[in-house]
Amino acid sequence: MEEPINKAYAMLSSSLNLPIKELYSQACKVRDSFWGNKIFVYGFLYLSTFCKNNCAFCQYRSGNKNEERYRKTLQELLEAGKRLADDGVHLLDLTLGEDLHYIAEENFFRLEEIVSELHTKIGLPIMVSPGVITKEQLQKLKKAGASWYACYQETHDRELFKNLRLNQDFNIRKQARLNAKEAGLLVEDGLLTGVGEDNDILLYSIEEMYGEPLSQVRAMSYVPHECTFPSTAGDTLEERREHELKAIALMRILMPNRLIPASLDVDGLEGLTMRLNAGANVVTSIVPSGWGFAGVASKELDIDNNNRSVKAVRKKAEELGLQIATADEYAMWIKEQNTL
Ligand code: MD0
Ligand code: SF4
Repeated sequence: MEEPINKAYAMLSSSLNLPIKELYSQACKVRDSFWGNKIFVYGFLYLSTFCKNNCAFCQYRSGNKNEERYRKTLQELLEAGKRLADDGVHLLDLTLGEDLHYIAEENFFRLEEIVSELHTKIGLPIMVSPGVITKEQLQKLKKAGASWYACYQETHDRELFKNLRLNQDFNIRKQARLNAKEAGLLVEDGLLTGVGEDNDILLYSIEEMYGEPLSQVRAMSYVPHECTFPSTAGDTLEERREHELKAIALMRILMPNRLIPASLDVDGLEGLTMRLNAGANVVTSIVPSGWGFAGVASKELDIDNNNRSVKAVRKKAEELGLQIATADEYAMWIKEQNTL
């Protein structure tokens, strides 16, 4: 039985009062006692950068007419996925904007086909991040072989949500994660930090995530672009990073047994150490170089210099005494989740 929510809030606020270094070292202690020195690594395939939504913080929003968009073919995805698998990732994250070419009812078979082809031909667990889709579509993804559904609320504060995910429905987004769980998928939620949230909003969001049936929880800093404009973005780079790292540490302390990513998509390889030192235990956004795949927050950073590779991550992790788990260890963890 998980503890009642108010106890969670008390735990979060007392952790937040710790000197920052102590907060991070406590978080690492908690991680190490649950996970030993093992971390997981996820490959990332951004398969379509078309999107019908207009999120204020995202360069792929529909209002950004200057964006050159792409859709990758099944063949390209298979080849890039194979490369990532050979490189040693534990999972393939298939991400797309809310692109009707894939998620409209009559087109959904395209996404099902991609998932099932990648799953059968490559054999790695698959995460799909397609935005909000229906219950039936979630069931179809599960049937096609997906293990995970990721759908980020960005914030659990309804007012702030309105400024970020313009004209989107807060409840429908939250419900999609619950539907995914019902459909037998593992679920991830994520927060965006540095968009005007204060400590109260941050704690509230983390507490809400604690209350949801999530197996992976994340925080990522907002990365400003010329074409993005969350109306509350006044925070400095340092403040944005600090909020992200605090969120990672607080999530770790409150939710020791859930996976928490350190994304390469915000600061590239350079930013890995500080995120692992805040208690993260998964490295996400490993992207094959030379294939023209984009990141989400940082489109090109570290992609073409091979810095977003398992090899580069392994080296950094080992400097911190951490080791990349085996594929079997990850598969075993997934299996255990499914029997809980
Ligand atoms: C990442 N760019 O891990 C990816 C993305 C979507 N499931 C993940 C936000 O940083
Ligand atoms: Fe589209 Fe996702 Fe970007 Fe929002 S965050 S505009 S849903 S790609």
